[in-house]
Amino acid sequence: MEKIYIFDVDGTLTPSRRPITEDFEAFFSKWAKENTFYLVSGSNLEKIKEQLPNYILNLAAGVFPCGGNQLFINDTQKYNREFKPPEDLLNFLKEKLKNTNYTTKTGNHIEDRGSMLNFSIVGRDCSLEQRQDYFEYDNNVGERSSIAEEINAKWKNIEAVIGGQISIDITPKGMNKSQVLSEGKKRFSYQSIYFYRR
Ligand code: M1P
Repeated sequence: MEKIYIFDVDGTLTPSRRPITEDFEAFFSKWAKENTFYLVSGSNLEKIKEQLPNYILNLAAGVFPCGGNQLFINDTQKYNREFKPPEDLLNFLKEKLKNTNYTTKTGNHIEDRGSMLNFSIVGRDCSLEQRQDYFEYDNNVGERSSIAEEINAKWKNIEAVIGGQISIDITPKGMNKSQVLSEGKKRFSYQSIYFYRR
């Protein structure tokens, strides 16, 4: 095997948290039949399935949900790395939620995905309009980057990164999407690996 490709989902193969577009699906489904590729997302497998049709997932050589903290090959889970968030981190996030100047709160603000946390001030239950509104607010005030910086400074063994439009992905240090490259080196044979993410 010569080349393998790894694609992020949100913002790369699909718009953020939305299904793949018809045009791109037409192009990608043809390409996918002729190439070896893997998928990675901060989302869990259930959410990835809302964005990409099953036949595309079945064409993938493997799927890495939760920032690469899980791997599925042919729908069989190969590993799952658990993360139990410390209580003081959860309290810190609750405080941020209480003290933000952003007033719309839609629910599902601290999503425990088992191997990572996803934190969102507007909440993962937001509509597309609310998502866009928070995205613009955050672009202006830099709320997510300042929260992520604080987390990274306070918890040396934990890493917070801005993944998509409205949230922060929190994992044990190093257990982010970049780990799919080291997993790839261990598990797959190839000469070149190409990783596409936004
Ligand atoms: O895959 C990119 C990101 O997509 C979502 O981010 P947001 O909802 O902020 O746009 C989340 O699933 C996030 O975990 C993920 O990193």
